[in-house]
This record gives sequence, C-alpha cells and structure tokens, in this order.
Amino acid sequence: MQLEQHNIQAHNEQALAAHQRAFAYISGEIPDAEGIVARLADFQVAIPSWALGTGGTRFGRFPGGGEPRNLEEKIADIGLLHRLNRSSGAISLHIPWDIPSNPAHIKALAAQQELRFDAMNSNTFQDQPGQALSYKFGSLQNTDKAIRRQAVEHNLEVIRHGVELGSESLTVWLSDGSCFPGQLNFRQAFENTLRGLQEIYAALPAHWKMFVEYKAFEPNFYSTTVGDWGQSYLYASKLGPQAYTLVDLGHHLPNANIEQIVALLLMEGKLGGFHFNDSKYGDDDLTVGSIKPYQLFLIFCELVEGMDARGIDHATGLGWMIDASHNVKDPLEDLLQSVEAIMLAYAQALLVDRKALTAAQAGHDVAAAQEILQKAFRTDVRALAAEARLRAGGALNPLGVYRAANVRAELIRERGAKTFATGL
Ligand code: PSV
Ligand code: MN
Ligand code: MN
Repeated sequence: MQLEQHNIQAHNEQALAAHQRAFAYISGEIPDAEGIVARLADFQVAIPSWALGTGGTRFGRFPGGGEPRNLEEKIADIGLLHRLNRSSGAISLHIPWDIPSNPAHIKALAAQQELRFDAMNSNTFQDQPGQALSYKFGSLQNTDKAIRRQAVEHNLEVIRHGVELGSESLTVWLSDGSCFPGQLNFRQAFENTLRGLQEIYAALPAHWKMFVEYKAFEPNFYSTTVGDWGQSYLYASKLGPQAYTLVDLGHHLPNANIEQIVALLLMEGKLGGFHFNDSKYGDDDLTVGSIKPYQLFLIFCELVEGMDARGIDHATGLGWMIDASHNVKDPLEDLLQSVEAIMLAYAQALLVDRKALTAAQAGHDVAAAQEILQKAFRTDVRALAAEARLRAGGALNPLGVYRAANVRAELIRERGAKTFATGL
C-alpha cells in the first residue's frame, strides 16, 4: 500500500489555513505552545502487531478484509500509520505469531519505515500446533515441572528473537490462574511463577527490561496469578532492577483508581510500560479515550508529574504501547484514533499549572485544585497535536487522509477480502 507523501501534502494544503488559525489561537491562550509541540513530536507510541487485524470476541469475528497476512505486511501497515501521524514509530511483536524467518530482512524493512522494535511479547496462553505440552492449567504456575520448563524455554526463545531485531524489552503477560476455588494453591502458584520468571530474567541482556503485566481476570475467572499491580510489583521487586510492572488500562477491576497506581509505581521506580486502551465494563480493547477521556487525562497528569519528579524522559523512559483490538472498526482507523487520543491527553497534562496545583493542595483548596485540572482538560489542544504532526511531515488530519486515499479499499485489492491476521 503506497500512501505517498504527496497525498499527505495535498490534504494538508487544503486544511492549512483553518489549522493555522486554530494554532495561533491556542498559542495565544497557553504559556508554552512551542514546548508542548516539541514534546508531542518526541512522543512515540508503539503499535502491537496483533492490533492490525480485526479483533473478535469468543462469539464471532467479522474480518474487514485487507488485513496483513504476514510480518512484512504488518510492518507496512504500521509504517503507513507512522507516515500519517509521525507518532507510531515502533512495533511490538508477539511470538510465535510474528517469528521473523529472516531477521536481517525484517530489520531492514522496519528501518525503511522508520520503525524500531518495541517490547517482545511471549505467548504461553495458547497451545500452538505441534506443541508438546498443554497450557490448559497454566504455564509458569503449573504443577507440572515439564510444562513450566516449556514455558521458560519459550520466553528464552522470544528474547533471542528480540535480540536479533534490536528490541530491548520483554513483556510477559500470563493468563495463569484458576477458574474455581480449590483449583490452585495460591502460594505454590506464585512461587512456581516467580522461579520461572527468575530463569527468564537471568537470560535478559544487560540493557533489557522485563515487564510483568497484570490482569485482574480473563481467561481465568476465579484467580489470576499476576492479577493486580501488587502481585506484579512483588514479582518485579523480587526479580531485580531490570524488572518492572506494566500497566494495561483495561486490566483492572471496574472503577479502579489507575492514576493512583501509576503515581505509586513511578514513585517506587517500578513502572516500566503502559498499554493503552479503554473499557466501559470488563474489556481491554476499546479505542483509547473513547469512554473515559478524563481518566486518561488524570493518568497522564500522574505520569507527567511522576516522571518529572524522578527525572524520567517522557518519550523514552517508559514503554508506551496501544493494546486494543477491534470487532467493528477498521483497525487502522481505530489505531489512528487511539494515537490521537493519547496525544491529546498528554498535551492536556502538560498544560496543567503545576505550581498553582501544588499551592492549592498545600492550602487544602479542593475546589481550586479541581478547577486547575479541569481547565487543562477542557482546553482544545487538537491544534497542538496537528502542528506537531505537520512539522514532522505527517498529516494535519490523519484519518481524513486515510479515508480520502481509500487505503482500506486498496489493501483489500492487494491482499484480498478474506484475510486473517495472526493475533488475538
Ligand atoms: C490479553 O489481555 C492481552 O490483551 C494482554 O494485555 C497482553 O498485553 C496482550 O494480550 C498480548 O499478549
Ligand atoms: Mn496488554
Ligand atoms: Mn489485555
């Protein structure tokens, strides 16, 4: 699929005058528009290889066609997103779905698209064809030593693939847990899992990070062995300095105060990575910012405050990734919307008057504190994000260009109407 620079430029020219008016207006309203634009330009959000195909539910899947059929096409799709928004400059692979048969070739393709390899993801939640032992009752937690061994070996293989590609982190999400009371000895499950993670940790290259992702429930519905940030933090602390907790927005019990979790993990230097999505009930797949944009903003407020307090670089200090996968939308459109929502929440968080907020907090001026946050949240920062894209050679309106260029129709022509991207 060749969406060329001239498509973007032609579209930008049409939209330029209106954009310039909006950008001039916001620049006059806020103290440091230039500073925010620069930060937005630096901020890159990785796209997971499994978000490019139509997701499904256990009840069905309704593929939209033109989905990437292999890793090369996944890289092409993310390259296209990145050309449009200049903010999706990384890809996160999942093994074995994305085993690179020729790593040098894959690396070169990604470099052509200006993409780097973000965290590698292991998969011990599915049985693969030809796999010797089943993960039906868990992987690293399993009571069977041979199954635990198999899961450890798989993670070691994932690290090896990542090393070949130049990735620098491993995300371990385990579906381990139990569905019924009595099924599992919790302590034993934790200890088995810890021992397995320790073996994996020992194989990490010195400059790598390991992210321990937690999830409250699903596919297990009674207990999850890495079920919340406390458990993840326990593992990460016991493992050592290269291990961190990974927060996936959709992996909490309803109404959890995720911003507080983020603040405390950052305080402890144990927040490593972030998976963005949104949810209304118990899912982890809706478009970022589609349901609870205020929560997303509050999370970014804590991220910005906590990273600044610890001197962590916003763009590179943590692993930023989208983790959502859809049943009803064109996945590429959905990803453009998600990246945009992230940029807007980040820009709004950068707008918060920190000095005034600190003073309000010290003086117990609760109403003022709320006003300060909501003033930032209610500022229309879309022109700042658009300006950052424009300066980087991207589109003022990525979704508009995508639609005007009929990208999906062309992908269907190229790849077929009945495609099945490997993934969740
Ligand atoms: C399953 O919930 C999940 O969405 C996790 O969030 C992982 O990050 C992802 O799948 C890939 O393993
Ligand atoms: Mn996730
Ligand atoms: Mn998830």
